[in-house]
This record gives sequence, C-alpha cells and structure tokens, in this order.
Amino acid sequence: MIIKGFELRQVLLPLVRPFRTSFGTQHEREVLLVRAITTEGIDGWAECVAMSEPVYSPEYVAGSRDVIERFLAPTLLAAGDVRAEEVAGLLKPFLGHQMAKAALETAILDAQLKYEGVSFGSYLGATKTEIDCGVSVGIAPNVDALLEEVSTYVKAGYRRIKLKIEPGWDLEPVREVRDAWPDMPLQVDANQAYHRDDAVHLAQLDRFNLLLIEQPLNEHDVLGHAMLARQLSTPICLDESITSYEAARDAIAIEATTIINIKPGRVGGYLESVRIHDLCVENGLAVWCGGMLETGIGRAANVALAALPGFTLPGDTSASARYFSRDITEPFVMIDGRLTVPTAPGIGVEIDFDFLESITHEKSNCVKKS
Ligand code: SMG
Ligand code: MG
Repeated sequence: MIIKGFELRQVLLPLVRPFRTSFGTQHEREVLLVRAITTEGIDGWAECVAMSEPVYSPEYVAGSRDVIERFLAPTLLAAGDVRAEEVAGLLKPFLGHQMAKAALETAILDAQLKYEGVSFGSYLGATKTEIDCGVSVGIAPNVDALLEEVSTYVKAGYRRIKLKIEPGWDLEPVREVRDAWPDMPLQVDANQAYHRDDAVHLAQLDRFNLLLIEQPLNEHDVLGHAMLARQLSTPICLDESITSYEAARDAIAIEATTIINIKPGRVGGYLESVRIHDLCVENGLAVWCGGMLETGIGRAANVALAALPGFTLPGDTSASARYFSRDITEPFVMIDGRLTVPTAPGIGVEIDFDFLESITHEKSNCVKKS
C-alpha cells in the first residue's frame, strides 16, 4: 500500500464534565488526528492519544505533531510501499514518541484493513462481539459530589468503577463509595501520586476489596512497585510504566505488576499491544484496556482490542456520552453495561466530516518529497 501523504488535524472537543486527576483538570480534549492518504484511494484514520500538556506522559499534542512532521512521516513516505506491520521497524531509529508512532501505524492499518475488507477486531484476534465497560471517575470537589457522579454511572449500567486518588483524596472517598455499593467491582488509579514510604498508608486500602491499585508510584520506579506489592494485598496494576513489550516483560519478572492496563498509544500501537496481551496471557496476568478520553476514532480501535480473550477485566472503554455531547463518529452507546465491537472493515466507524471540520483548529499535510 503506497502512502501518498498524511493529513494532521488538531481538534478541540469540550468534555461533558471536567476530569480531575492528580496531574491536573481537563475541561476539553484536544486531539491530534492522523489521516493516511493512499494511492488506492482509501483513507486510514487514527487518533494520537497525547494530551495538550506533557503531564500524563512526556508526549503532548504539539510535540507529537512536530515529531511526525519532522521525522516520522517523511521516513514512512520515503519507504514507498508500507504495511502496518513494517511501521514500528521503520520508525525504530527514532526513540520514544510511542503515541505519535502508534497513531501513524494505526492510520496505515486502518487504510490497509479497509482495502482488504477486514475489521480491526478480526485482524487483532478478537473473540468477543461486545465488551464490558468500566468508567474512570475523576477527583471530585467533595464526597457528596463524588457519590452523585458515581451513582449516575451505576444507574447507566457501568460494570466497574475506577476512582482517581491522590494524597488527601483516597481512604475517605474509597470508603464512601464502597459503603454505598458493596458489591460493585471497584479499583483506584493514583497516576504516580505516591512514594515508596506511603506503603503503610496505601495498605489501608486493602480493606475495601479493590480489584487493583493502578500506578501508585513514579513511572520509573518499577522496583518500588515490586516492593509495594509485597506490602499490600490489593493487586498492583501498572499503567504509565508499561511503555513497551520489554517494560511489561521486566515488570512481570520482578513481580511489580500482576495486572496490566494496556493502552495502545502508550506502547506504540495495536501490534505491540497484542504482543503484551499475549505475554500476559502466557504469564497468567489479567489485562484490561485503558482509556485516554478518546473520540470515536480511537475508541473504535480500543473496543476491538478489548475483545481479545485476555482482556478479562472491564476497561476504561466507556460510552461516548460519558465524554462528549457530540462525537466525531457515530456515538458508542452502552447497552447493559457493554459496547458492541465494530465489524465493518478497518476501525469500522464513519466520521462526521461536517462536525470534524467545525472543531478543527489546525490542519496540515505531510507529503512525499520528490
Ligand atoms: O478514557 O475514560 C477515559 C479516561 C481513563 O483514567 C483514565 N485515563 O491514567 O488511566 C489513566 C488516565 C489517563 C488520562 S487522564 C486525562
Ligand atoms: Mg491510569
């Protein structure tokens, strides 16, 4: 498949409610979209999950766009005939930038699969036609507001609740939610907000029967997570630390994690995600699909990934309405706590081009240098 060029778009979508984590509050989602334009006349689409600022990971929207324009896109365009399976190898000389690389690989994969008439789910190895949905709940202004928000999600049918925590917002909110919903699958995510010497404090979460605690320590402190795992009965799940297959393999080897949150953007794409999934299955670890406040474009591919057999826990793959009043694809609607895996070729969703145009604030093209 010959890639003629890439179109990059920065779009801005307001969130239906602010989303606060230990690293800040999001009021809107700025997204970099990648369109792979091919000589076959089929376009492939993908979403780069970098955020506006480098606060969840070192990547950020303007930086991802820059590295794509300057290095990644020219390399792929110079390669001529490129299949998605070759993208990671071609981009390997450029270090890091997994989210930017993932977006390019995914856009090419979408075009390739559309051309071949194969859905993302079939290609990746999905075994389910629908997936269980969880929801990630931000840090609230107070416990009453949190209970109110959680209650709307419980009523909507979500099958698992994840609470964002940080020092000063942990034991009390978790206790209140656990008391209100004693049987609800519940987990917490600290986004690196604690330190090794918080082990005794964090062990107090053990009494709340949590599925897991996600990324309590710094992303580089994998050994610290292994030490913490010995002091807590709540399973540790790594998110930010798992940036590749190798990172997953090593974290598993030292027992720093017994569950992994797989985010394709964080690990460089869906192909690497499948490798990590397979590694976890071989090692008896459960995985679940994380979320980065994706639009329908990124969500469609995530939902397909979450349909693989090792994804045995509900993911942060919520319905479109949890994020946006209007999405750029047909919305993902949750029925009985589940989303349906798209079956049409490629990512399997249609883009609303009029709406997309209206929310695009930057657009540029990367074309082959002759
Ligand atoms: O997509 O529902 C979603 C967000 C899930 O909590 C979520 N993501 O650390 O797992 C995480 C965060 C990262 C993004 S927060 C803006
Ligand atoms: Mg997380």
